[in-house]
Amino acid sequence: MKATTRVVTGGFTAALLVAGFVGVASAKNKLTLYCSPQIEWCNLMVEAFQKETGIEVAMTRKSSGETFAQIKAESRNPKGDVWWGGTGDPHLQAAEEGLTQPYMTPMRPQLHDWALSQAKSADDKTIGIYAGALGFGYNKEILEKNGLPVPACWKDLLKPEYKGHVQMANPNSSGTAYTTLATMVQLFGEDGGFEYMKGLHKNINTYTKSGSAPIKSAARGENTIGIVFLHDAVTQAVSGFPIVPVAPCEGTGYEIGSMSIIKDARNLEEAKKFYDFALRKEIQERAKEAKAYQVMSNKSAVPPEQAPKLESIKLIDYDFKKYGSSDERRRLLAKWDAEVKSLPK
Ligand code: S7P
Repeated sequence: MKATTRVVTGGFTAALLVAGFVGVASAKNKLTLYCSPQIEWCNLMVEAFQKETGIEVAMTRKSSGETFAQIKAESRNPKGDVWWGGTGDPHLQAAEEGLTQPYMTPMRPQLHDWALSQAKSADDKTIGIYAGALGFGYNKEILEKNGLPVPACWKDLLKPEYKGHVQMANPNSSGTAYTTLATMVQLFGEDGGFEYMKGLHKNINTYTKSGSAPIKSAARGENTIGIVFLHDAVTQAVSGFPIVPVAPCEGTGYEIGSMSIIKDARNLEEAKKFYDFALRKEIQERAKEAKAYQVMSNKSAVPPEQAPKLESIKLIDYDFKKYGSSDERRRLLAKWDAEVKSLPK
């Protein structure tokens, strides 16, 4: 009996030791990353971080609105550590709803003011990692084949001859499409913005889940005009497709792509390491290897020559605080569902 007890106790202790060891090992070497930019860039970041730190990264790529919904659904039992990239509005909403946590990175002095102002709006629960202007792109071969005029302005996209030729994402799942909706409301006023979205609806062939999908399908010849961030149109043009990016004549909105640490992250130290890593000049400069042409938030990061020049684009004074607030984002999305998406074409 005594011997048995000793064996059992010894086994239990050993089991505890093993469990403890495994626990420590996993706490030190793992990171769960939710990634919202293009998959090629997500993969590059994962590989670079793993190589430098030895920390094993489990990454999932989802659109911005979808990632926000996932973090919210998991909030009682968070599974993710860092949400990297995606439009800033849902990051601000996550901060307001207490789904993410503050972190004062030592990288702050190296960042542009716009990246820090994003942090300030969220009590340091998020930070800007890149910026990019909204616009559209068209496939010039399909446009010519169909004898369509060259679009230069947002209002051009309402012309009846473009019926079935325009694609954008659903603003519920896509940060790009929510930026489009919020941009129209800011450019044309709430009534004018919704009138615009209703007019556009008549010409839309499909609302995709992902924000960059409309320009990828235009590149493949399955669509003519895609409403996307200009850098996503540039990616297709640089890849050799007949895509022309357009900065609309009326002016346009833009994104501050952001990064946040999820509240109660299981791997907090690793999350902070990734956060600091992602803000470094030489890491941000590697984006171009994945054909990602956003403007980076580290002041010393040299932009690739193909990146759209934000200073040459007529940008609106996008109200990130308002359009990233929980009430406003929820209200606009519900209104779009009720008044636009439900309309017959
Ligand atoms: O492709 C890069 C990019 O446009 O994707 C992000 C975007 O939010 C993810 O796509 P969704 O529109 O589907 O959410 C942008 O932040 C980024 O610039």
